[in-house]
Amino acid sequence: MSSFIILGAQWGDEGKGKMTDYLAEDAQVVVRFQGGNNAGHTVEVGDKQYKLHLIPSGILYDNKLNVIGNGVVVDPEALFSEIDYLEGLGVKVTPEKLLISDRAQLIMPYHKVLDRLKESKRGKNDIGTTGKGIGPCYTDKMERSGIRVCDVLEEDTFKEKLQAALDMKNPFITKVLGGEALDFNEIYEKYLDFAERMRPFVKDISVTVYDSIKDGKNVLFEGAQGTLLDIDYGTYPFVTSSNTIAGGVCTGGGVGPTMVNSAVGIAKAYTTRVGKGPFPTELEDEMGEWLREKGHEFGVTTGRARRCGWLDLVILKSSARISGLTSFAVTKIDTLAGLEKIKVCVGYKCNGEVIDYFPASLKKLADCEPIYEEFDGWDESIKDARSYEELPENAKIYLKKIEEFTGVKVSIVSVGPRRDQTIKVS
Ligand code: 2SA
Ligand code: GDP
Ligand code: MG
Repeated sequence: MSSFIILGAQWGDEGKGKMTDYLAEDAQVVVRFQGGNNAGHTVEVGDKQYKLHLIPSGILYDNKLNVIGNGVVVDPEALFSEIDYLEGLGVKVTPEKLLISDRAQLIMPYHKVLDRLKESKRGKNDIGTTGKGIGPCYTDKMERSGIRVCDVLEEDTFKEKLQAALDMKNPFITKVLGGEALDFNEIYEKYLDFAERMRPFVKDISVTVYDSIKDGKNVLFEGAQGTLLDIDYGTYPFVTSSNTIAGGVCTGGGVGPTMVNSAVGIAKAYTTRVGKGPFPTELEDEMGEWLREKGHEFGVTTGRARRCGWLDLVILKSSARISGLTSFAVTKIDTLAGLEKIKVCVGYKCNGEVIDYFPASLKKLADCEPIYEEFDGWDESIKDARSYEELPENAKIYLKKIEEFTGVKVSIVSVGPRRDQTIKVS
């Protein structure tokens, strides 16, 4: 049996989509276990580019089963517009290729309204969410008032739950947040239509995933966002509302930890973040602008400019520990090409003390100064390298530093967005 996890080792957008697509070649099943359509995963195959949000990246193959796990929050409107988008590009999305957990929570119209109204109410203290209703949907899940996929498939259950939800939400939306009340019938009719379209895809996915692993199939768990956006281990409250770390696979994918064999952390060769919150190695200068332009660092879901900074090894070491990473895939090393000198953060100086772990307190983090080591750069030819041996010597030194600092090997190096621009390190 073989199953493995791919997850973001930083603040998301590390290139998980590309790496999932690449590693899915050896997998028969690809499972999303958390997040929702806040994610934006870009995959380039040949001269075509696909932007995926909710559907696992294995969908681009004809022969893979893709699973939306119970830990995912599903916006049916976004789901069907993504299916239509993919079918428009010639990618078939059938119940033979895609399953949706009957236990997944549904993102309702009031979740999106609440997300946006709460963000504007927070004013300058906003989180910088994607506005997709993620936080309010997970809030209802934990508060036990959420509506699950299996609920919308039963007309009576859905009617009752929707009415109860609106009775609670509408007064809050109108009286506290100054928004407009949502209409029961409008949502009810719309979601019953969604339910009928969704029905053939719905299954108890825990059974499917378990059986697949037991049958000796390779199962790939595809993470969304990244370690520092994790609800427990991220830069709380500037995080998303799910467990993005390896532990999330068990609760959101329906399998026990003893059934997972390995975990690959996707690490960008520099650091980016979209949304608010601390970012120790951020470059708010021309260098940051250079990285943003060269790396095309703009949000796939919202189009927002991503904040950019040097590689932070404290973050990678923390990610390796929290998720028990067995290897790293380092992406976008080609973006750094052309720089004479490249800095890497190898520790934080916090009130006179040097630490190499990520502190919980944002106040403490604000007092931390990154400690940098400087490396010599490499040239543009790196994007044409197809083996480890062909990589420029200075790039190899850079990769060795990541391994040495984190204690985790680099198993893959990505030198461009395409499938063929990927090097397996033996
Ligand atoms: P939310 O909407 O409640 O999950 O937002 C909470 C924080 O999580 C961040 N977040 C993300 N960060 C990076 N990439 C994400 N996906 C998109 C992409 C983002 C985009 O691939 O580019 O297009 O803007 C993602 N999703 C959530 C978010 O910025 C908040 O800081
Ligand atoms: P994800 O959310 O982790 O899947 O990442 P995104 O798709 O949001 O952002 C990563 C971006 O980098 C996408 O536009 C990818 O096509 C691109 N990309 C991935 N790997 C590489 C690489 O090695 N080099 C370059 N230049 N681009 C890459
Ligand atoms: Mg992304």
